[in-house]
Amino acid sequence: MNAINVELLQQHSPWHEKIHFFESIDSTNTHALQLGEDEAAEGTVVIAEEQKKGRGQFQRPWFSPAGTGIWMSLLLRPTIVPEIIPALSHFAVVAIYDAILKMGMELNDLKIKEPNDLLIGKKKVAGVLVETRIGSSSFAVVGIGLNVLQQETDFPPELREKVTSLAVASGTKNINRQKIVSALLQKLHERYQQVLHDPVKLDLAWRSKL
Ligand code: BTX
Repeated sequence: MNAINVELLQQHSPWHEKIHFFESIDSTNTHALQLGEDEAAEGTVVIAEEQKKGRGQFQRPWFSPAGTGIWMSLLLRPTIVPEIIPALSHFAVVAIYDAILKMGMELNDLKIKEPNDLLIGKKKVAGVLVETRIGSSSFAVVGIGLNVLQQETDFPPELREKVTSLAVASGTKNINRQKIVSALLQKLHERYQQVLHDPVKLDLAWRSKL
C-alpha cells in the first residue's frame, strides 16, 4: 500500500528520463555518480526504499530505513562553474519545501537552515547532498533525504532529539509517499529552471524560507 509505484512515477515525471528504482542500495548518490560517469542523461533519477550506507556532508551517515522516507538522487548536467554550486543545493531544498506545501500539510515552523537542511522547529526533517564531478563529462548529483513516515522511536536514540518526520510533525500516519515523490520531481524541475535562467528569483525564494 505504501510502496512507491515507479512505473506511475515514470509516466508523470517532468524529467522524461529513466527512474532507477531499488528496494535496497548502499547510497542513491553513489549509484547516480556511477550513472553520471556512464554518460546517463540529465534528469536521470535514482530512488531507493532503503539505503544501507546513506551519507550526508563529510561522509556523515544518513539514517535511511526501508519504506519510511524518500531517498533519491537526481543527475544534472549544468555548466559547472563555482557560482552555480550553492544554487544546486538551494534549488533542491526549496523544492522539498514547495513539495511539502503542495501536500497541504499543517506544519508549524517549516524552515530552511543554511545551507542545505530543512527543519521543522529545531528538528531536521530533510537534507540535501550535492556532489559534482568535473572533467571531460561534468555533472552534479543532487541527493535528497526526506523523513516521511518514521515515528520518534524508529530513529536511533542519539538522533531522536534532533530529527523529525512529516508524520511526527503533522500528527498523521496517513501520508502518501508516492504523491510526495511526484510533487518533488515536479518542483525540482520547476526550481531547476530558476538555477539556469533566474538565479536571483531562486535566491530570494531560498532566503525567504530561512
Ligand atoms: P548532513 O551532513 O547535513 O546531515 C547528516 C547528519 O544528520 C548526521 O550526522 C546525523 O546527525 C543527522 N541525520 C542522520 N540521519 C538523519 C535523518 N534520516 N534525518 C535527519 N537527520 C539525520 C545532510 O547531510 C544530507 C543528507 C542527504 C541524504 C540523501 S538520501 C539520498 C542521497 N543518497 C545519499 O547517500 N545521501 C543522499
